[in-house]
Amino acid sequence: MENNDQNTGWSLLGVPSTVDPEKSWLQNEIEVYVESYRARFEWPPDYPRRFNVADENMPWEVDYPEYEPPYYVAPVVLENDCTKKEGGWADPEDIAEVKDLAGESFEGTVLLDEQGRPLNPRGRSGMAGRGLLGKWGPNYAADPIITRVNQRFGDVEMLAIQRKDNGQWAIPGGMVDKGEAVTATLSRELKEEAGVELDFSDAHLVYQGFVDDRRTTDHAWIESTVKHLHLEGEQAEKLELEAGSDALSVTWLPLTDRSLGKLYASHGYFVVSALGMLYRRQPDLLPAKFMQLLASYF
Ligand code: RP5
Repeated sequence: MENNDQNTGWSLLGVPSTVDPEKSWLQNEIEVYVESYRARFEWPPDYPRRFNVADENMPWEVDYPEYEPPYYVAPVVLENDCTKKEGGWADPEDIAEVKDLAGESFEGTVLLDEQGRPLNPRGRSGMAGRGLLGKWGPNYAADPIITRVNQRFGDVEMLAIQRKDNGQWAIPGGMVDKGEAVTATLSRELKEEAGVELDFSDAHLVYQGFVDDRRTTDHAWIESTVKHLHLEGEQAEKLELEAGSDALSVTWLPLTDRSLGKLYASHGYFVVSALGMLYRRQPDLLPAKFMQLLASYF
C-alpha cells in the first residue's frame, strides 16, 4: 500500500479501523494518543445524562453558547473533602479553597475557565463538576501491564482484573496516593488487586497522559502512567493470582481482537501499544499467530 496515511490505526471505539498487514509500522516510533470518546458518550449509573457534544464542538476555543452540561459531583467525593475529613482524598468543592491546583500535567499547561476551574485537555465532555473524581483537574493513576506467552496454547496473555464497579476486564491499575512515587503505585495496585508482587523499576514506559475513562468531566479527568513488564520462564508460570478488594476476579486473559476491544477505558489500546513496543525491542519473542493480530492495529 502506498498511502499509509489512510491507515489511522485505532478507531474511537478502541478497535482497529483498518487492517493493513503490509504497513511497515515497525519502522516508526509507536506514539500513543488517546481520543476522548467514552468520556463523551458513556457515564457511570449515578451520573446525569451527558450533554451531547459533537466532534466539532469539543475544542474550548470553539464558541458554543448552547452548551449547558449538567453539573455533578458524587456524594462520596463531597464526603471525602480533605479539608473536612482526616485522610480525605478529595479536593474541597469550592475551587478557591484548593491549595495545590495543578498548573501543568502530562498534557501540558492546564487551562482554567472564568471561574478558575481546570479545563479538560480534550475539550468539552458534556458533564460539568468532578463527578466521581476527587481532584479538580488531572487525577493521576498508574497502570501496570503484565504480559506473558502461554507456552501450552501459544497465546499472549495479560494479567487482568474484573472491575467491581462495572464488571469490565481491566489492567490492575489505580490512583496514585498523595506523595506516592508512581513506581510504588504500580506495585501497590498490582498487589492489592491481583495479589502479585513485582518490582517496576525496570518496567518499560508505554504512556503518560489522558485516559478515556467514563468518569471524565469538563473539570476533572484521569491521566495515567502506563508501564509494561513482560514475564518469561518460571516467573511467568509461577505467579499466584488472588483477586483483591476492588476486583471481582483476576486471570491471565488471552489477548484476542475481542478481548482487547472490551477492556476498560483505553486499556486495550495501552496493551496493544505495549506489545508493539516489546516487538520492536525483541522481535522474536511473540508467537507468529499473535503477530498477525498485533500488526493489524498499526
Ligand atoms: C483508569 O481508571 C485508569 O487507567 C486506571 O486503570 C483506573 C484508576 O481508577 P480506579 O481503578 O482506582 O477506579 O482510567
